[in-house]
Amino acid sequence: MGYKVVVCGATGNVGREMLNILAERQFPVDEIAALASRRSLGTEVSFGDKTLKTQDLDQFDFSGWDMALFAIGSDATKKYAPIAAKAGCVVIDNSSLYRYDPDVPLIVPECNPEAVHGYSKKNIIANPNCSTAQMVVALKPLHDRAKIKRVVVSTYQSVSGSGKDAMDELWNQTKGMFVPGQEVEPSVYPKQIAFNCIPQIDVFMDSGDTKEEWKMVTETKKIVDPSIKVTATCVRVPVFVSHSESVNVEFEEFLDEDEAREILRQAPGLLVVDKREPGGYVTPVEAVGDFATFISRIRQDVTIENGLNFWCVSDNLRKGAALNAVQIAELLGREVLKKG
Ligand code: 11C
Repeated sequence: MGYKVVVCGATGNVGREMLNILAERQFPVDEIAALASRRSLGTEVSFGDKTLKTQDLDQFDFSGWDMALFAIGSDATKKYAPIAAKAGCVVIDNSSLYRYDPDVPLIVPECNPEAVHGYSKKNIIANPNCSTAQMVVALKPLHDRAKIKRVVVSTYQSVSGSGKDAMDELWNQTKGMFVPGQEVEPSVYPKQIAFNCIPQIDVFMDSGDTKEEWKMVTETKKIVDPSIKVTATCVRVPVFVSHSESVNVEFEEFLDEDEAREILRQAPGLLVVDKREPGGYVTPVEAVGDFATFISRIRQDVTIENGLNFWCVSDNLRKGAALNAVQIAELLGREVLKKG
């Protein structure tokens, strides 16, 4: 016996990946519904070797469905998540709406699986921001060994994090650079993204940080440990899929780079590729379509007493969104609903 599963936002980048990953991981599905807004109604989406016709989210009755994976943005989530949750369907939400709510667990299954039991306060579980998810998978096993004091992270984030229109903007702007008269002005982004990088992701906050940077700080504390200090600089780069991060960690105790490499090799969800030679590291294009978060360039930071540097790359639509949501669904099934 399996689960009755709903995917809301099934025609978007993340919704399509949710369907792909549910099928790839052979999630025990008895029945599946792909929901979309009225504007995308009737669009067909793939689920393994099946084709599903999208149904109207606005008209859908969530009663009798076990779980709903939401990938529809905060405004629509605000309207539909409480309806699904009230009908008894557990919502696994990819938007930022509930992440900071103390009554909603924010889960990366490799880091804080025990938090799943807190789902019942609102019948909602939150999925973290993509740049946080890949970083905490690496931080958690290191923190367990040597206690992290502070993290300094700089991100190199792909345009798929901003959705399909942003991917089109990068593609068309890049082509337009070579064809006189077909130049494409910035529209999704405040400046040109082709052959450029933009040190702003999401809106500015009063502190001068952007919201993306604030999310990395706040979510790392909620998932791993509130005592960890994090400072982030988030940058959009002309890459279609996969986010990269340069991570500098300061520990309370000394952690040798070889031991750190071994810890990361053994940790769930990670794949270490770390040869000190040209090409002996992972780049964003190589991480596309993979489940793993890749760790490279592990080395001591000798400018502080207990410092370590590493490079972290992951498919932002997978570990950063759809894969983590499906892993939460697996965890919920295994630990709570116990049907599969
Ligand atoms: C980006 N990280 O790359 C964002 C996308 O809070 O889930 C995901 C935003 C979020 O633009």
